[in-house]
Amino acid sequence: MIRLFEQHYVRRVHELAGTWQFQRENDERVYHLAVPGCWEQHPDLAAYRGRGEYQRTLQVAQNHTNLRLEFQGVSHTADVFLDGQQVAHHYNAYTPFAALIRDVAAGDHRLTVAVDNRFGPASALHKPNDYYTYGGIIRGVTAEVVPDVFIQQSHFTSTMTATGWQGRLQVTVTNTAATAQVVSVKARLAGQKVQLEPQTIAGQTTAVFEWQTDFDQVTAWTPAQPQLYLATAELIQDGQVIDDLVERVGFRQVKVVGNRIQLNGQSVFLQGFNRHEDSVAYGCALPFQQIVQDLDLMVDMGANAVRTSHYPNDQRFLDLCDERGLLVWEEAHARGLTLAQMQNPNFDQQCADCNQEMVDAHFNHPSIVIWGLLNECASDTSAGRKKYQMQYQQIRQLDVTRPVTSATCQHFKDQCLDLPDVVSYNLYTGWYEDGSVEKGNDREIEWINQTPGAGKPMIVSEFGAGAIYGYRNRTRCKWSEERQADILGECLDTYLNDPRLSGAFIWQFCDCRVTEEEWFAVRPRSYNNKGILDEYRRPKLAYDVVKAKFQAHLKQLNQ
Ligand code: ADA
Repeated sequence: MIRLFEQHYVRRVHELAGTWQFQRENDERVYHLAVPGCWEQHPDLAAYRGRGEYQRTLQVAQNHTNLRLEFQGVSHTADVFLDGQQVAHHYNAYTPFAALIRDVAAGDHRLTVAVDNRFGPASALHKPNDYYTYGGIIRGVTAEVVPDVFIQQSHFTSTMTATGWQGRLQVTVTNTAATAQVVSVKARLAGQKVQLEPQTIAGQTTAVFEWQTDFDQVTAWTPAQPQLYLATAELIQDGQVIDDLVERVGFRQVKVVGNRIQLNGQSVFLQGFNRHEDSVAYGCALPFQQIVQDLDLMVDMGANAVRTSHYPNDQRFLDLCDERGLLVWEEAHARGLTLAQMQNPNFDQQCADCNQEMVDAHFNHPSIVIWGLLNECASDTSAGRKKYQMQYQQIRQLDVTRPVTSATCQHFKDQCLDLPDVVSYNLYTGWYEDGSVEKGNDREIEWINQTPGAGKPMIVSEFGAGAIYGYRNRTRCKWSEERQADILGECLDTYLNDPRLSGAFIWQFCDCRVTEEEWFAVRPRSYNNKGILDEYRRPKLAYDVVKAKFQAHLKQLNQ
């Protein structure tokens, strides 16, 4: 299952889930691995970092088929071949990509995906880190049959008006043929429909069809009532519907007004978790049941928001957030890069690709209310600042409707606080640094108020403490569940009651595996143990503390 709703009724889509053959480099043995899945699930490959080839047969029913293969996520570098011919290359585990192969003959074809999860200079974003870069085809794969001209994407935006809402649908159509094609688009949304003027699209170019109109009878999307609508686009050629794309959207508007974040004109406070896609059984390739359970657990604890630290998430998770009304800070992929790492010659392009693919693929999720960039990178240097500037500019060109932020740890020396719409800081008082949480927070805010970040909404984007599941100690020493619960309690009492703040995100939802390189000495078990649950989703003592405080605050917010 790729999405939680049907995206096509006309286009034929076939999900390539199941077991694929797998061989690691320089090894004769053939494995049968789950797709989607991580190769670490196989006992021989539990710590394999390297290259390997996935293979399967693909049946094509008719001659002259245009095949579109879409990969939701391959970790971390993919080279895709059909019958030995390369059809795609992609870097980054967490964003989707597609290969288009025209004029494929009927019959059986060999689909090969060479996957590499090694670290090295070619990879600027995946490196040994405080989370694990797994290997494999980690998210769903589909084979689609498309006509010469097909719908590439459809983006929806909504704006509040005096009488209701204005909606705008932008449908991008690609002509893959050599010759010009005349097509039009029919669109339907919330009881209204339109047929847009035909356009002549030159060979191998794209065109955008735009529909903008008032929707006065619709119900807004809110966390309390997350009303969703289907936006259907159909492509018409010679009177026939030749292709379609359905997106699921909500009418809602996010704005920064002074030092507040507003949703549909009302201030919101974001309280929730940083969450890695990680589980002991499945690695980062979480099955749907696990995704649903994670969401249920967060909601049970009283969260109204989640931060997808530190990369774009699985569409099914975002679909669920749309359905449940959870507010999402979706983050591009980059965590804790030094200036030298940001100066990797591949860094700018790999970030630009990730930003573009994230915004393109996730644009329509009403639950996403903030884009995040460059968590804890070198924002304390002028060379680093140029990179932040470039990425802020890029993301704002891609989407003017959402605020943008970066979580900083460059306390008292950040040079970039003029750039974001929302100032976000990670603060681990009580864990890495002893002392009063309240005083630590006051110091931070006093400093921010003397920078160009003054007057913007502020979020404590990370706070937390480590605890090893099951380790109880009445001395309340570090790593005990008691100590974690104490620290979380003090943090929540401070941040939830500070009227200067617009949000607080706990680090982190559940324990996650980390790479042994660099991290073993500060990460017992090679896990980041700051989860409120462990990697099996077993709650630690802090669970009930968080639940009591988040729920009480949520009640207050909803009054
Ligand atoms: C950071 C970082 C997280 C995690 C956390 C920690 O600030 O953004 O990815 O590493 O600290 O546990 O120390």
